[in-house]
Amino acid sequence: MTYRISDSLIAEDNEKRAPALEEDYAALGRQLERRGLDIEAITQKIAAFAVAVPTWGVGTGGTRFARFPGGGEPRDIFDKLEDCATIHQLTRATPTASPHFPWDKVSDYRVLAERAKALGIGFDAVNSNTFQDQPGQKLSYKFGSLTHASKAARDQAVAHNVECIEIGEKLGSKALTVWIADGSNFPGQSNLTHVFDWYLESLGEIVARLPGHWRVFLEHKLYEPAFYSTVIADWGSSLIAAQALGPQAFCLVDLGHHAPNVNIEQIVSRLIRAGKLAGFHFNDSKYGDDDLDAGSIDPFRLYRVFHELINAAERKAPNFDPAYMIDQSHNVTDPIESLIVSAVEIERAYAQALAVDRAALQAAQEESDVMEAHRLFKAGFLTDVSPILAEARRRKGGAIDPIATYRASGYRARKAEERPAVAGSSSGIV
Ligand code: RM4
Ligand code: RM4
Ligand code: MN
Ligand code: MN
Repeated sequence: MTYRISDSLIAEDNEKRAPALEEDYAALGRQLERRGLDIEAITQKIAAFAVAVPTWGVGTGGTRFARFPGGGEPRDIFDKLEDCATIHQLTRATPTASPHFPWDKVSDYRVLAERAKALGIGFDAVNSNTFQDQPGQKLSYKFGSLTHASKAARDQAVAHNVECIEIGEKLGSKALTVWIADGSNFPGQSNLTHVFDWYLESLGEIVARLPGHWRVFLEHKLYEPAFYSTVIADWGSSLIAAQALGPQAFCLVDLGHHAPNVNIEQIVSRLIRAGKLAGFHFNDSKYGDDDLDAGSIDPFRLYRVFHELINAAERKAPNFDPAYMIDQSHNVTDPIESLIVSAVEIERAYAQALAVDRAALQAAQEESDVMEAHRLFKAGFLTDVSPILAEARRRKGGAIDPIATYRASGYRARKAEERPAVAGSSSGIV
């Protein structure tokens, strides 16, 4: 048996923190009541919220220069799931993991599904990987995958995506996320029209193999690793593709995949309007696809995104069923701590956005009362909703202060003993 944090440790830690939480929760409840808001309704929504953890996120990430792994790193998908389960145990917000293939390949998926079930973890969208060559792979992806000029390379990339769907079916997934690194570094390197046509052709073959209840999430990214053009560079290309590919295709928004200063919440609103929002890869960024922890740089942006999501939920927008996933690379922190904090920060943005008097906001908008509308909009962001988040966790058996409890458990040190480092582990991204 490997080490797991005991529920009694969480209960003991919570007991110490409960009196202060009760005081803060009651005070916040009165504050919200003065704004015509019911704290209990918000707490229930937070308690029902869930975000998937990326299996690649529990390993230490790297930059294009180096990777500095910490002790007790997960060595394979089984270790990764154990870490995912620990994050969920403390936060009660991350009941699923989003696997990446071939990084998470195993010989018997029944064993993997059983292990996940025993840990209380389900599987979210499966991610394909045609941005790297794998040992023994016949054709290289150096010049592209699903949009390679060679039909044989495209076929190989399609076959890999089909294999991911087959694995996902065994794991109980219901979606495939496709992000390709395809693009060009030099003007003239590729024909901008042909590559998009090939994308549609390849994705069409993948969609044809999707089970009826599955969705495919098309992930756009502005640049990197291609620096002149990326085949699916933006939400426009993604939406054209999703519309051409039919009702099972949707557009995934990774918060780090846009030009600086782009109004992401407006993109979200447009994709919802088109009935094509797949969901999110949450992370934060300062310059590009930085994969920093959600809410660490621009929590107000995250808040603005959630404002649009609540608007859509309230008006019951058709086809609105976003998948929430984290996509981060933890280079200098303990990945478990980063994922705990990120899950909490995502919930925070949601709770803050719920703490807006929407009827008053709508009235101010209708009156064109700009400053009043802005003040009402921002009131939620300015509210410290921490007691709501802690209370939601406590009610579900999670930790009032998940980082403190995690540190007190000594989990990482125990894993360092149990998991001797292995060369070439699939943890993290370099
Ligand atoms: C850095 C910087 C340094 C170079 C390394 C490899 O970005 O430009 O000068 O030595 O890359
Ligand atoms: C990409 C993209 C994908 C992720 C890879 C590892 O930039 O965000 O979603 O799977 O990184
Ligand atoms: Mn992503
Ligand atoms: Mn990315």
